[in-house]
Amino acid sequence: MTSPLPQFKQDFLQTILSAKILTFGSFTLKSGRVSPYFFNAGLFNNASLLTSLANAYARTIDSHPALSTSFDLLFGPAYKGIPLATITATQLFSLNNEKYGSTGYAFNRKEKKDHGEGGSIVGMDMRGKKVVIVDDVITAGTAIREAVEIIKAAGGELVGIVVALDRQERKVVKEGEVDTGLSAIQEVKKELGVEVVAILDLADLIAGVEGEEKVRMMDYRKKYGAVQ
Ligand code: OMP
Repeated sequence: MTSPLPQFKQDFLQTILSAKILTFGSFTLKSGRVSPYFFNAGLFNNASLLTSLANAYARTIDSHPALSTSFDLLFGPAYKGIPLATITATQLFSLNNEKYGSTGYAFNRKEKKDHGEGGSIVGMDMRGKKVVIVDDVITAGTAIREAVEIIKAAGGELVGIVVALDRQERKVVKEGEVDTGLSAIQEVKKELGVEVVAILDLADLIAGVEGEEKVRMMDYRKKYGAVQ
């Protein structure tokens, strides 16, 4: 039997349902798959929703001892990751100012600057630091792999990734690749040996909704779900 979701995750699920950040219908994903649900992190667009997102990221990190005790800074990949890492850093401080008082924060620029402070990283110097990426959704893992390279080039050591939603679907297999049945998150975990945690995953969504939407998500999981 699966254990019930912690209260903060239940609250977060209610928020994304009532604000229609999690929506149901027919959505063509970056991968080309047609999904019966979509999580649109761009809709955390007011103070109240941002606070609820910040709280969920911070509590997810803090409730994972292997993650919360092993990092120096949060990295937000441009553009979408920038506010995500920012709100998470401030919320961690609100949660426990002694533990997270010196937690760092950095993001990359998409464009190189040739004046001022220079460089493509803004925020804490990543050299020699243990880094956690904050991002919204990982499906195929394209965006996250780019972020991993940026951190490496800046001298940081990736120790973890925190995302809002793990869609738990098997990676789209390109020609010549072996189908491992794993999701992009599982592959990143295995390949890089880092902690990857999500506020919610597909199983949590399925457990939290009823009716037609639940059935369509279960069908989608049957078709594209990763091996667990
Ligand atoms: P990958 O870079 O392929 O891992 O896909 C992650 C991106 O997919 C996200 O940054 C979004 O642009 C998009 N996405 C969502 O935002 N929500 C979803 O529910 C599904 C996707 C998606 O296209 O897979």
